[in-house]
Amino acid sequence: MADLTVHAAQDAGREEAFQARVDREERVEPKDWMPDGYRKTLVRQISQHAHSEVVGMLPEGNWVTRAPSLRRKAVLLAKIQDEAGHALYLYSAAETLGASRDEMVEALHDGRAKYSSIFNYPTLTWADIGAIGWLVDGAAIVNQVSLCRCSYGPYARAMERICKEESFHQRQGYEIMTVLAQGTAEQKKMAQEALNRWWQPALMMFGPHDSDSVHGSRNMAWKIKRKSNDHLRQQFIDMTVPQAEYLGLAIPDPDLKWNEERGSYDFGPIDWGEFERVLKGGGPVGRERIRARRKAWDDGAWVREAAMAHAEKRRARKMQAAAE
Ligand code: BYC
Repeated sequence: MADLTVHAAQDAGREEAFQARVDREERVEPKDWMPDGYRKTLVRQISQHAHSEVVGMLPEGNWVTRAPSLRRKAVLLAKIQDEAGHALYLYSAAETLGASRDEMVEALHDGRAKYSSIFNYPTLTWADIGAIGWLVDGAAIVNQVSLCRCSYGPYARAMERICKEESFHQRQGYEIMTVLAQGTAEQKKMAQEALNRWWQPALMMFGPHDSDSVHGSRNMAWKIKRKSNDHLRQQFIDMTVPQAEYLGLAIPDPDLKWNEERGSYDFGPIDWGEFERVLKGGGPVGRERIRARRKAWDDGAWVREAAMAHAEKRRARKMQAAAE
C-alpha cells in the first residue's frame, strides 16, 4: 500500500514536470518519459490519420483509368503516391510510441480504428476528384498546418513534410474545378454538384463541435492540437468561400453570411446525425472501403514476405562479413 502511494506521488510529480516542459514549448521525443494518456491519444490520432491517408487513396484510385487526359492521369497518380508516403511517415511516427504496424493495420481492418469520415462518400464524377483536392485537401491543410507545431517531435516533423505536398494537392483540385467552372454549362453543373456533395462532409472532417469533443481540451493542454475543431472549421470556411466565389460556384448553405462584427462567416447547422452514422460504418461506401483495404493487404502478403526475406538475407550477410 505504501509502495502504491509512493508510485502515485512519483507519477504526479513526473506529470507536472512533463506539463511544465510542454508549456515551455520543448518538444517531446520518443525516449522521453510521457504520461500514458499522452502516448495513447497520440497513437490513436496518428494511426487514425495514417489510416485516412491509406483509405483516401481508394476513391482517387478509382479514377486513375478514367482521368480525362494523360496529364491529369500522371498528376493524379503522383498525388496518390504522395498519400501512400504520408501514411508511411505517420505509421513510422506512431511506431516511435511503441505501436506495431501490424496491430495498427489489424485495428483498421477489424473496424476498431477510425479513419476520416470523408472517405466514406463515393466519387460519382470527375468533378469529385477536383472537389476532393480543393475541399478535402484544403481542410486537411488547415488542420495539419497547426499540427506542425504538435508537442510530439516525430509527428510534428512528419506533418511538415506532409503539408508541403498537401498544398500541391489542393492546387491540383482547385485547378480541376477552375477548368470545369469555366467550361461548358454541363461542366459547370458537374462542378456545382460536386461542391454540393462534398461541402458538408468537408466541414465534418474537423470533428464534433468543441462542446462535444471528447479529446479536444486535454489534447490542447498537451499541445498535441493547437487549435480547436470549431476554430479550424471556421478558418476553413473563411478561406474557402472567396475561392468558391472566384469559381462562380455557390456554397450549398442558405445560412452562409458574412458577419461584420466577428470578421467571419456565419454558417448553417451541420448534420451530426449523418456524421454519427458514417462513423458507425453507415456511410454510402464504408464497408466497401474496408473490404478493398483488406483485399489489398492480403494481395500484398507475398511482397511483404519477399521484402522481409531479402532484409533477413542482407542482415545475415553483414553479420558474416563482420565475423570474418
Ligand atoms: N472522422 O474528441 P474529438 C487527408 C472521432 S487525411 C472520423 O474531437 P480529436 C487526405 C475522433 O477520433 C486527413 N472520426 O477527437 C488523405 C473521436 O473518436 P475516438 C485526416 C472522427 O482527436 C487522402 C471522436 O470522433 N486528418 O487529408 O480531438 C486523400 C471525438 O472527436 C472525425 C487527420 O486525421 C472525423 N472527421 O479530433 C486526400 C488529422 N472527427 O478516437 C486527403 C489528425 C472526430 O475517441 N486528426 N472523429 O474513438 C485530428 O486532428 C483529430 O483527430 C480530429 C478529431 C480533428 C480528426
